[in-house]
Amino acid sequence: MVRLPPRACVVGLGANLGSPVETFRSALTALRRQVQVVEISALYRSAALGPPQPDYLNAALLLELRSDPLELLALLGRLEQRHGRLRRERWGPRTLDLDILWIGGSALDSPTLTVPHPRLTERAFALLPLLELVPDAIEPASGRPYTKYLPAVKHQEIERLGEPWN
Ligand code: A4P
Ligand code: MG
Repeated sequence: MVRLPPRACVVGLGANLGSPVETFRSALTALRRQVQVVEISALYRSAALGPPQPDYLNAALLLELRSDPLELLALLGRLEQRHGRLRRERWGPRTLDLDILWIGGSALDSPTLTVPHPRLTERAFALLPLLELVPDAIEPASGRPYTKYLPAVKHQEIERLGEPWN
């Protein structure tokens, strides 16, 4: 199990257009110039939630947060743009989605940022990579371990891919 950095933060990656693995590698390289990336999850292939669209690749990164979370959100937004992200329909297909999933024991709610991610507990493609990096992660508001939410997402189609990607 990974030792958690002082301000542990988990960022989720998702993509289902273009070349997701190459996009993830490129975003990771760019991110490493700005933040301390401590650990990287495996890749997961998952059926899309939302309108009909291709399967997604998902993964997560464990970071040491050294800035304001809003600065990290802005950085993630710039990386999405740089990797060809267009915003058309909600939950529609995308070249790169970078979401802040969880920040240690913190709960934040601002007009542009909600942490933990509001839909984290409903989604196997976010929950499984998070728990791979931080198996004992706790939901700050309730004190509930995230593992308790696994049975509710058990029916969602998701496959952990074995091969290394970075
Ligand atoms: N925002 C608020 N909180 C956060 C946070 N914790 N992290 C705001 C990131 N952003 C946060 O997001 C809209 C706004 O949310 C941002 O500008 C930010 O200020 P967006 O990325 O522009 O729009 P979106 O991603 O289309 O909307 P949303 O609701 O964030 O989508 P989701 O919930 O991320 O869902 N199926 C599979 N299998 N795998 C996927 O990865 N992803 C989605 C997108 C749908 N279906 C999927 C997947
Ligand atoms: Mg998003």
